[in-house]
Amino acid sequence: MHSQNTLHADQSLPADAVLSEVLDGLSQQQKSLPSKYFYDTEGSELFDQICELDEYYPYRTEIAMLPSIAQDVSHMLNEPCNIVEFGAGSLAKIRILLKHVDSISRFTPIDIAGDFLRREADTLQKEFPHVEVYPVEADFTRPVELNTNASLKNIGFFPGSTIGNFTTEAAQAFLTQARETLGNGSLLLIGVDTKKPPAMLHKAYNDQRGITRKFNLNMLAHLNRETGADFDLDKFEHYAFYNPEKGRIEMHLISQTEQTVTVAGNAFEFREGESIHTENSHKYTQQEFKQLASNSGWRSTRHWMGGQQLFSVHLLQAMD
Ligand code: AVJ
Repeated sequence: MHSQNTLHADQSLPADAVLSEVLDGLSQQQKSLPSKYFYDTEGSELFDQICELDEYYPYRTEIAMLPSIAQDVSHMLNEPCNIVEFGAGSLAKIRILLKHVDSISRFTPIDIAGDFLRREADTLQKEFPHVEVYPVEADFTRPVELNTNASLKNIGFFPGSTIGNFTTEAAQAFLTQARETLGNGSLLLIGVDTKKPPAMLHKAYNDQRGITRKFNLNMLAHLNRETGADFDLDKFEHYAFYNPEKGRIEMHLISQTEQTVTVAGNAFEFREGESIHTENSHKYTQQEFKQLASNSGWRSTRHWMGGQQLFSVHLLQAMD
C-alpha cells in the first residue's frame, strides 16, 4: 500500500529474518519472542487502546508533561531541525512538539508497522503542510539509514519509555547506535518510566478490561500470519508481573495445556504452564538512567518529572 502525499522509505525486515528470530526465540530454554512483534496494524491499535486505560499511567502522564517540555526545548534551539521518532505509532506526541517548536522543519517517524505508519503520516502531513514528513518503515532495533540532511540538526524523540523494552545491555547498544545515527551536536528527548510501588505497576499491565491481555495474545496472531505458524490463541493466557530484582515488568504467554506449535515445519513442544516471555518493561531511577546514558555517548542535561514522579523525560546531549 503506497501513500500518495508522503515520500517514504521501506527498510522492513525480510520474511526470513522474522522467521529466524522466531525460531531462535522458541528454541531457548526460556522461550521468548521479541516485543517488536506486538506491532502490526491490529497491535498498534490495541496499544492505542491501552493508552486510554485508567490503569495505564505512563501515556497520560507523559502527554501532560509534553507541552511545557516542548516550550523548554524550543528555547534551546535556534536552527532548523529534523525530529527522528523511534517507534512513532499513532503520532499523538509529535503533534504536541510540532505545535510548540517552530524550528522543526522535517519529521522522520520510524516504525515497524508500515501500513499503520504511512496512514498516520499522511494524516499528519495534511495538518502540518510546512513540515516535511518522511516516514521510514524499519525495525529500529537494527541500524536505520536516515537519509539525513546535513543542514538540519537532528533531534531524536523516543517517548513512552519504549527504551524499557530493552535489557540494560541492549539499551546501551541502542543508545550508542542512536548517537551514531543522529550525529554530532544532536539531542535525544527520551521518556523513561520510573520505579514505583509494584502494586501500581501490576495494575497498569493487568487492566480490568483485558486490553493488555488482547495486546499480548495478538502477537501470536501476527506471527501466525507473518510466518505461517499455528499458535492456537485459546491455548495461551496473558501473565504480567513485576520482577523487583530486575526492576522490570515481564509479560509472558502461558501455555494452558501440553501442546505442540509448528512454525515453518519446526515443532515446538510446550508443557502445561510453560511460558513464552514476550516483553520486558524496565523502570529506572533518575540516577540509573543518567548512568545508562553516560555509558552510551550521551549526557543527560536536563530532566522533567511528571505525575508526582510517575514518569520522567530526559534531554540527552551527544557527547563529542
Ligand atoms: C510501548 C513499550 C512503552 O512497556 O509499557 C503496554 C508497551 N506493554 N502494556 C510498555 C506495553 C504492555 C509499553 N511500551
